[in-house]
Amino acid sequence: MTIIVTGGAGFIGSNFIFYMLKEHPGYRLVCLDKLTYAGNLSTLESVLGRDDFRFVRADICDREAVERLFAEEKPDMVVNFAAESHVDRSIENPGIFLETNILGTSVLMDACRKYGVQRYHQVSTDEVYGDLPLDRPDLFFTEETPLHTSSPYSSSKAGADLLVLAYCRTYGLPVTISRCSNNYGPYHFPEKLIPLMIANALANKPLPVYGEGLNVRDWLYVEDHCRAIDLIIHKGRVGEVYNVGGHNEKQNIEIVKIICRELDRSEELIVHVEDRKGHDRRYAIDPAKIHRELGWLPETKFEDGIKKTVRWYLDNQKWWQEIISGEYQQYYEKMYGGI
Ligand code: NAD
Ligand code: TDX
Repeated sequence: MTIIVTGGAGFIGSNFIFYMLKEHPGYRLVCLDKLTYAGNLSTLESVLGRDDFRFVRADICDREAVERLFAEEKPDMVVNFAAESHVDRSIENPGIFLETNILGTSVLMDACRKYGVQRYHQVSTDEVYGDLPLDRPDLFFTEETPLHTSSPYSSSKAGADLLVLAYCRTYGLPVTISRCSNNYGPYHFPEKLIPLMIANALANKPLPVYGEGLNVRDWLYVEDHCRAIDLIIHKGRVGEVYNVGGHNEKQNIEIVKIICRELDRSEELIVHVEDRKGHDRRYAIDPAKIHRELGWLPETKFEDGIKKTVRWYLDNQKWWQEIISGEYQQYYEKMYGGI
């Protein structure tokens, strides 16, 4: 079994590669990644020399490079993690989100059609459903919830999802889609809420909470997401969408306070800054379908997962210190320069 994993030098893709190499001895994993600011080859250091792993630097929008790789590897499956993934960056500069997230997806699926695969899996997000009101805790996103996006990022992901389902119906491409809630864990890029707060708290820098911090996200430990995708690509029904989430809703301000407690830092570091434009209020996944059909349930409780994550950032300072120098520094100044 050969699987091309796109975006495997990023947060979830790298965790997926580690998970699959551990769980499926004998499988060959081929990582195709452009190494944008969010992709780090150092993340994959521990597997780079293995016979059952190959890294190829390429853009999923580059048709020639993608076809060359398919011709060489003849993959049985493709799992597409490659994306521009940060909502704030999409508000600043939407164009690249449309290119990678929509056009890149079509290039990959064209190659799948040409060379033939058992499965094309699209890693999507709960953000395609838009948001839920804060005063209706009884409401959840199901796979039938209409797509109703808020940001250029989520719109590009929804556009890709529609294209994936269209390739299934029009060309018979054997596709599946997973829509997961917010992930956290090792190798999370420190522009996202949890790793940014850990890095700032360790440096005794202000902790920038957008608005009142009352927006709610539904957090899932990254390995639970990887296990869900493993189940879907092997046992999921072709043409189906599976929501992935563990009923673990928290206000942003609660998350930041938990991190302060874990790192023994004062909550006085918290600073309320200007709200995100179009800020989604609440995400909450109903995971009943993946539980019913594939038996998936999350294994890591938030209380344990956040401790493991904080520990990982303490033990791997070199990894993220290198990342937050360089180009990221300019982004940080632009976003948070005033505080
Ligand atoms: P990430 O930003 O950490 O990693 C993205 C990776 O894709 C990087 O390695 C980057 O170099 C690569 N990439 C970007 N553009 C590329 C291109 N044109 N060609 C090839 N490679 C390219 O993202 P992540 O958080 O790991 O998210 C992975 C996927 O999961 C995304 O599709 C995202 O929409 C989805 N998702 C993320 C979350 C989350 O909480 N992070 C939740 C649900 C779904
Ligand atoms: O400095 C910050 N302060 C703050 O209050 C940052 C970076 C974020 N926030 C808030 C905004 C959100 O309400 O925290 C919440 C989480 O923000 P992000 O980490 O940027 O994640 P989110 O916008 O929820 O999107 C994430 O989950 C869904 C991923 O980045 C997406 O790729 C995924 O699809």
